[in-house]
Amino acid sequence: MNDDLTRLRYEAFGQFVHGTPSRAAWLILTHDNPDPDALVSMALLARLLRQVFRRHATIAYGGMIGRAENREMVRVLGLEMVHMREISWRTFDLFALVDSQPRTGNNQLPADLTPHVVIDHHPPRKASLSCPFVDIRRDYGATATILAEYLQASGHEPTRRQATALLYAIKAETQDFGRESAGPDHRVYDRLLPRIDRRLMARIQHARLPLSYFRNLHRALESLETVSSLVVSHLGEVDQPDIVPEIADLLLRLEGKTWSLCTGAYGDRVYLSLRTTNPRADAGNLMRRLLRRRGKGGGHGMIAGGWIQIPRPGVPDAHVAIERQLARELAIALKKNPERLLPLPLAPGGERSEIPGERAAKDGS
Ligand SMILES: [Mn+2]
Repeated sequence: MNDDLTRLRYEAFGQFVHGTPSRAAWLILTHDNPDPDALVSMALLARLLRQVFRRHATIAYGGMIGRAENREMVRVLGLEMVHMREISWRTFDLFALVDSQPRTGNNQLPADLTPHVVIDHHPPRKASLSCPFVDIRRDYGATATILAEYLQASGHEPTRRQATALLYAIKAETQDFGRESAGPDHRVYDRLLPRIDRRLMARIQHARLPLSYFRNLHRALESLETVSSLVVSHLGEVDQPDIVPEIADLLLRLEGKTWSLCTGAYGDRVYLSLRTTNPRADAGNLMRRLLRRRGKGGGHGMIAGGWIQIPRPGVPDAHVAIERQLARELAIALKKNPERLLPLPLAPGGERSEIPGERAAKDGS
């Protein structure tokens, strides 16, 4: 545990909660289309508020839980959540936001509502500074790691199921520690690894996938485009926005590519996800420059996401021009010629092997 810092912050958190009316109703919420980190962060904060502080807490989310792995995680956690469209803000007195911040455009919190608690690991936003209790740690790979440390500081341990979901969340958020993890993430992982339920972990990791997943994947692979180290795919209309970041992750594994962009249309928005293998890059900043005032987004160094409002939703293919334009603008921002952003066919013979020596060995045989 990041001993001193967490003890101080947890103490401050406890003081804040104790200073609120014991009968007040808490609402815990996170970013739209919650990912594993967001789900576990909410579960652990709810447990703290309910069990340690004896408060009444409701967990809510916006958007949808699309990925099969995330749906399985909700089942494993036994997470009882309500959708934002089913609740009224007036029935709650206190608001806690985890893995997100006010006015980022990625959560359902009204712009004029200041949350009382913000716990996150994204770059701090101005609107967060006026919140009564804030714990933002940019150097943490997962928000859930902060909450796990809080739980430990309170003298409690995650249940077997919570530990399993927590370790899955850390793995998913950091791509198995391949990107943006820190000492605390590793320590929580190592400490709890002996306590997880390995069968449950496998059930989350290898969740059954709907046919629509393969349909999206097929479309992604059919629409690949590339210019030098950038690879792009436009999914067009998707049945759940979570598939966009998932495909962006997959594309980044393509040999010779250091940047990937995936776009997809859902409802009246075009969603986009940006990834890079360069640990010195600032993908979040690049994302905000790309969106300008057309939409909202952000991220960390190697991973970013956002959305753009489709100006004339309902018009067929209104999203196509936006998706293409975004890819061109990204190419320019990365100092690549947008005219050379061309389809990447998957038919054999279209690409040269990147494995050194392989070609020579073949020629010699
Ligand atoms: Mn997170």
